[in-house]
Amino acid sequence: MTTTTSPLRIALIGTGFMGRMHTQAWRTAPHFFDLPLAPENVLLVGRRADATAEAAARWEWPEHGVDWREAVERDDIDVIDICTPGDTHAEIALAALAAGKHVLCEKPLANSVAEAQEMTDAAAAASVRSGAVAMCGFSYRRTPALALARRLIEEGRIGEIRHVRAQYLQDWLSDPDSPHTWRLDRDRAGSGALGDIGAHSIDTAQWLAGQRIDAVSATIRTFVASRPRRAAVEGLGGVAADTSDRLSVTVDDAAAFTARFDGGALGVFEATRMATGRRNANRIEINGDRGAIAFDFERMNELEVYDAQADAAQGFRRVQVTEAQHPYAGAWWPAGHGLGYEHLFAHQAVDFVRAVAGEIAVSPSFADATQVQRVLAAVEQSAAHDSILTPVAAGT
Ligand code: 4PW
Repeated sequence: MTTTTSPLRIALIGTGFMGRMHTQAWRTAPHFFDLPLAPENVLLVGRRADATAEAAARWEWPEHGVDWREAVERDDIDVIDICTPGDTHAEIALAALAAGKHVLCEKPLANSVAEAQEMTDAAAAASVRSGAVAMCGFSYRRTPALALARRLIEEGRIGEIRHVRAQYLQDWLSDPDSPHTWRLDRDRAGSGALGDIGAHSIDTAQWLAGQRIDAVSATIRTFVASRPRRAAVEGLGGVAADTSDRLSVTVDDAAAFTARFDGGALGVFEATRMATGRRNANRIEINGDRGAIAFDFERMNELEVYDAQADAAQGFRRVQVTEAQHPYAGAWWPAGHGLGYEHLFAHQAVDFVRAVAGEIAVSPSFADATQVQRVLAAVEQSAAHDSILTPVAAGT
């Protein structure tokens, strides 16, 4: 019997790190997962014609262009995949949803709560009008170990949650002469470490705990006020040619906050791109009254699990999340062979396609991502008022 799978035709906007990652994800997903629709990379859109043409050739996109509006207007495009800096998310997503396209939008959803809310309202209206799906790219939800953690928490294995402890630590901005990028420009990125990586922690924490953050107390720092103009892109940062030609940094380098969850949990969060020695330590630990889970993305194939009864004599157990019965893992390699960062994006593509086909709920929805945006705004608001910091009495 021959089965035909309808295509899901993609236009991807953005040719940076995330554009590259999503390109690979759309292509890889159907080779490893049985999907109800067949993603097809049709059109790559970038800002600069030469760089976009080069990327399209290297990544094998059949068509390329420099105007995202053309992508939105085309009848033969089903999905607009937004991989641009935050200042363009709202405009592109609103136009795409108005045109009845499905939308996958990188995180954080927007640069303000107002924009995020408008996107959420537009997504709700488009869903009713045309069945459009709108998802935000909080990709760490697709880490097998974190998906397993959620399963365990949902099954009640760690009991009532008391503590949520999340850190996202990187160090690519530790050197004061590491160059300026759009991620250091408030107008483009919305905020710094807070929105870029702290947003992941907030999303992961709320999703795992099944509780929303409803109050925060925060402090933020910018340690390096200006950075040299970038001469070439390399990794997340880049290379500077002239360190005396400097641009102002208009975002935070680091943020720290305590949080109250509406289900009673107490949260402690830290986000920084200046934690020397920590390349991508996206960590979370959750303690309940019956047990705990702990995770660090630098060991992404492992989950630490503690059952207060069974493990009382030994402490945390290290589970290798590479068995066929673990979330997503069975589609890939034999047990123990491990996955990497790129697999999160393939899993995200899989879940997006399944959501479009109506097989699963959209997660995270624009509404979920707007809740994250509200927390980001509350953190900035709290940090702006030093009154939240109670001075410690001076003493000898
Ligand atoms: O979303 C995050 C980024 O903006 C990522 O997962 C890592 O940190 C890689 O780039 C930044």
